[in-house]
Amino acid sequence: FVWFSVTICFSQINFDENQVPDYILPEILLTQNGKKIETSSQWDSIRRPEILDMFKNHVYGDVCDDDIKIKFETTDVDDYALCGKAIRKNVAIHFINGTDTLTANLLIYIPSKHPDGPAPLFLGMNFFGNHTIHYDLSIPISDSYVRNNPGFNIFNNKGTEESRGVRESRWPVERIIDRGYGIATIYYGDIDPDFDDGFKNGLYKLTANCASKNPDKRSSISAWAYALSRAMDYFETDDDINQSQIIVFGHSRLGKVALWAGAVDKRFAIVISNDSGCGGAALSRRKFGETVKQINESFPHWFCKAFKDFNDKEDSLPLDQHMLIGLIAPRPVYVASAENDKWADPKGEYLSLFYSGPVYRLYGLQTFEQDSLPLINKPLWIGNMGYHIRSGDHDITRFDWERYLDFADNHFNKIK
Ligand code: GTR
Repeated sequence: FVWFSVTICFSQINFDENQVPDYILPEILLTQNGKKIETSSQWDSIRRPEILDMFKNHVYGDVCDDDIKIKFETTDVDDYALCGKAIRKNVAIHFINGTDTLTANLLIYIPSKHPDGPAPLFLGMNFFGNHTIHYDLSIPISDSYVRNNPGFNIFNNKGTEESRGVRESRWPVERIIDRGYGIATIYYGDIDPDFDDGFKNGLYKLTANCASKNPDKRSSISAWAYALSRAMDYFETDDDINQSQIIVFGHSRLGKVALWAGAVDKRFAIVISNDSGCGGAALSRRKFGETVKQINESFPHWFCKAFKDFNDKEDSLPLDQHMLIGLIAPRPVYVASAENDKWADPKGEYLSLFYSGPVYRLYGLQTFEQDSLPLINKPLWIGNMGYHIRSGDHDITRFDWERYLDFADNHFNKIK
């Protein structure tokens, strides 16, 4: 019986390129009134706000933050972290509504020597707690709910000493510092625990009053992205950090979050999506790998309620994910896929970039010319777009990081 139901479930998922249905994407440059956008200023004043609203209304929702006050408290500074390579800071971000408070720790490493002035910095969320990204014993362990992972010594939904550094392969902190970049992270569970709790915990606990006007707008992805923007607010106050060179990045579900944060908040200078898949960089209408229905059923809290209306009805979406990339234009954007990560639909991830081209071209930028995937392990850069499909699995590896560092060097003119 178990075998039977698993078979049924997977038989609904398509991994065959020949079975991708024909689809017509909504016109990225055609306004809701049928006006064709011809200039970058028309894009910025008319179409971009329209598309942003559509994503808020139908996909990612929004955080109603009228009742929230934010306070930053630097709880730790070490000028000799990582054997003197880096300055480590821990900034507690307090989200306050009256007597209710939520605190998330923003962990920051900045190169000790940054001769070109304040350091550019990568910002991304992590899955299992800040202390899992590095063995540095000074990183505080979060009290927030953590998904169990026996392989990482995480039981009873609690972060542990034994899980220190378990995710270091995805966070080559020393290498990033050596390349002249800072790196900062927030544990996403500090903001909203990643399970369907009816938004009773995490950030939404503090927004209950405000959100009661529009409760269906709540989503975990918008809460996580909101926190990345608050980290950006902090960077604007820190003279060690170059606030005009913040790169927001994320892997998988946190890649969806990075894209949404980068779409909403124009202060992010570069946006990087690593294997973000459905609801991230991948086009929904291709229905290849994970589908809208599948993701909404597995993770009902990630997206706003209205996204469920499109389960098995991708063709009636007034948008598709190429328009999410369009919201990032003209800023540099890099999308990466992995060959074995069919679930995330590598080709759909590439095509979102390809079909966002008309927006980048309004700004006089060059865009990808071919609608077929580039070769494996051959990064492609044109204008402000970057893409690669790496061999291997759903992961963020040294190969990915080296490409992101090169891409950032290129855009920040750091190539000497
Ligand atoms: C999967 C989900 C993907 C991706 C991934 C992850 O289970 O279906 O969309 O987000 O989780 O975040 O690791």
